[in-house]
Amino acid sequence: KTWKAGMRGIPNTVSDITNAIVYHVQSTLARQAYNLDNLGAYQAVALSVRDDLIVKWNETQMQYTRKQPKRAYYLSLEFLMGRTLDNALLNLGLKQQYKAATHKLGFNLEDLIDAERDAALGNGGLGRLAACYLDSGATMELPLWGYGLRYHYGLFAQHIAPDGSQLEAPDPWLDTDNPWEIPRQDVTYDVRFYGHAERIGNGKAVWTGGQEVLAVAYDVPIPGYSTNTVNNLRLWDAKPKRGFDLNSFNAGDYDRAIQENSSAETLTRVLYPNDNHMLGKELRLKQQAFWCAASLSDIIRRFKQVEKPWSEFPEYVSIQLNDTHPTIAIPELMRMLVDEEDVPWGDAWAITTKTFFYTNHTVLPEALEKWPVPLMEHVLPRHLQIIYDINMAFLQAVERKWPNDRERLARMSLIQEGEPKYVRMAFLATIGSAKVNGVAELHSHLVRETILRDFVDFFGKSKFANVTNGVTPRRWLDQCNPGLSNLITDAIQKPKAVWLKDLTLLKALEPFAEDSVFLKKWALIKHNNKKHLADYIKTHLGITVNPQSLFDIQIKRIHEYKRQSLNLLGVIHRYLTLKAMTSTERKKVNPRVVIFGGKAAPGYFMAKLLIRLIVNTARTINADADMKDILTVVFVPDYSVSLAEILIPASDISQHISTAGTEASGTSNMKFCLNGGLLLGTVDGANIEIAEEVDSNNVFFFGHLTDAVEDLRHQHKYHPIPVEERSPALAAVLKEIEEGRFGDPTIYQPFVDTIRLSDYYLVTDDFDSYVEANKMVDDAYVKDPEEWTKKTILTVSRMGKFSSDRAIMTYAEEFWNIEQFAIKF
Ligand code: 26V
Repeated sequence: KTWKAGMRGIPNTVSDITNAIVYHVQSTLARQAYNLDNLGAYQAVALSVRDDLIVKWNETQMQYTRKQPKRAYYLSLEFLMGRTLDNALLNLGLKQQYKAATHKLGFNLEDLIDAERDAALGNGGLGRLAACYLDSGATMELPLWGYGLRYHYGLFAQHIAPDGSQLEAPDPWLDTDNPWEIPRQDVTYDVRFYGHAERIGNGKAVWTGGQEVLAVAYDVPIPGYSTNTVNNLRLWDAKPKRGFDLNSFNAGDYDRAIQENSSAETLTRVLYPNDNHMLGKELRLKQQAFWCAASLSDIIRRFKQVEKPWSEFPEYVSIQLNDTHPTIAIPELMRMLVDEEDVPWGDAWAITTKTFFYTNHTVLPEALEKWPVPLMEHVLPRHLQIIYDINMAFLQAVERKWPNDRERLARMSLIQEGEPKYVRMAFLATIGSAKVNGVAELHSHLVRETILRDFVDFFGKSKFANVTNGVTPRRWLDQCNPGLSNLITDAIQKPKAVWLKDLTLLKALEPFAEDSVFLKKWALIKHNNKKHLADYIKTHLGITVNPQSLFDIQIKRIHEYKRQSLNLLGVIHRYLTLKAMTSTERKKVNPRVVIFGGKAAPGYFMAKLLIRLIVNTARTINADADMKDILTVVFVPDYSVSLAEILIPASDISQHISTAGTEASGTSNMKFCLNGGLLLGTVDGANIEIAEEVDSNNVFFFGHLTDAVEDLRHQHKYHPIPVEERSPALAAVLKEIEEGRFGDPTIYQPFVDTIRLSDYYLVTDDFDSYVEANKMVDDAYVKDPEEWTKKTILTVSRMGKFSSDRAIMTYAEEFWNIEQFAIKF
């Protein structure tokens, strides 16, 4: 590679890299190389990689500024990045060199990679999807930036108390230096809350008073895989506008003097740990408004550099709203255009509705955002006025289309009537956006048929699309499963830099399903990954698991709709069945290791209770000598991106067993299948499309379909039938819990009661079919191991669709209208 004059070359020889690392040890860290620990060595290595990233980052941003291509911005309150070092090395193509350099310095690169802590700025699927999309955006050479918040505390760490329940601990991830961010003390914006908004005619108003907070930018470089592009994730930190109140300070009132400080800094203190559940907290609304206002100010400042009329704003800018969390950006853009830039209301609305795009990630009613009107009036008085004005014009248009339809107006209003009134954010996002999409075919269909049905009638079908989620094959195959990735490369005779960017090339693996030598190599890699996980479980939990067993994994947020309950009840059923056998019979059974992992929202009683029951059931079963090497149950605490990277490559089967119609997509289902695990699941979310791609022979489906759910719920409510009649097998399981087999039954009674008495998520309806599906899994695994391996090869070879590269290109081409922009050196 030739480098332009004046540009520092990226060190890419082993000796250059060694020098760079030593330089950072001695200079930046001011330490001695001879008594450095792994953490110090990690930091020096990270700083050296950061130098490389910054060179490419600067070049990328300079070329964007010079050529001014249209850009897209991904607004997400969550970016669940995990670790960065390994990913950066692989994307930059420098891993081998760094391995040699660190070895020369007396370190093992993998240990240094393990010294990094996760950036857990997200709850689960939604935040991890945002992280995959940034990776794909940079890899596909798209001018795409992310905007989020720089939480000082990420998602809480999960501990398990002696009684088996979840304990939460803070995650002060920034306490150790973060080499992956670049503070931009010069990129700041003022953001206002509270105060008073006075209308001055023509739809305009003046907003004054209240509290002003400073947003400070921190940039996180996002390297593409095997490209020159390094994009940007800009995270906002909140700072008080004035250091402290000098008057109070001089009057000796120190507490008062720092009050405003701490109030500002609270804003970006912590990520809200709820997933799929809305809580109307003032601080959360302020986080949203703060982040939207700062991001839009930044986007507008950049647009002003091109010196074009406002009407051309949508030709330079597209903004994707990751769920409704950034919806306040819609009235905020209106406010900036109308109040501050003097754009007439109608023109401003035309610009706004061409700029935004909204992705819905859930149809669960309790997760749909709605904010109390009094709260919004208090925190964002001007935005509430604008929302009312948007609503007025919108309802007039509805009235013109369907005159005298009062019910329809009430259904479609941005304001839900009642005491208090609420602002319905999904409706605001829908009418303020050019396109609305769901995240898998079934989910997009449900969005159109249920929550946004009236809006489809009003706007027409073409505004409502589907973009099925995807995952980045760099992190979720090459990085987490190098053995498999290398074997694939050998087999299909394509360089990694080619197939990892066009995952449909995996198709070329299909013929190898008939190659017995290849089958053995493939199976050995899975076995080694299982050994690796077994080691982790032994070291961290002291539990011995046999890698010959079938590894059965369910890892995701703990939620009633995801039905970890069904899995656990199935495990207990298995236990009872095994206990009823003679020891000779038992010896013939295929051994299983059932692994659970996931966090419960701290305020979610039922989810936390279920964790406690899982942990205590595991203790009972694992302590039972009859179960030794036959059934082992493991709850892996503190599930995270980094743990997922160990768990996913080690699965034989993974469970995605939500009540049909409740899981919008799921993305770990894709990761497991991409790593040669098979899927046990319901006909829900992206499971359906996975089955379509890999062939339904290669997945294990069970349970009622979405169509049946409504009727079943109706039956439960109005014609309840006792569990004893509905499923004797399940009744026997519940009885064991109630008799105290897994600890004091009074503790678990609320759980048993929800299953017995309401069962909103239809565990009783799906239980027998679930047990049946598990038998099929056992049979397939034991009776013909070679056939099983074939299935896994065919599955991997057909997973091309689920690359996030495909998803991001769909957004780029069909929504944002942005083009690939190669960075030239
Ligand atoms: C909603 C809320 C409501 C307000 C308080 C905090 C909070 C935090 C997160 C959410 C998002 C809920 C939606 C969500 O996470 N959906 C998941 O999105 C994944 C990516 O599209 C998808 O794979 C999962 O199926 C879906 O549950």
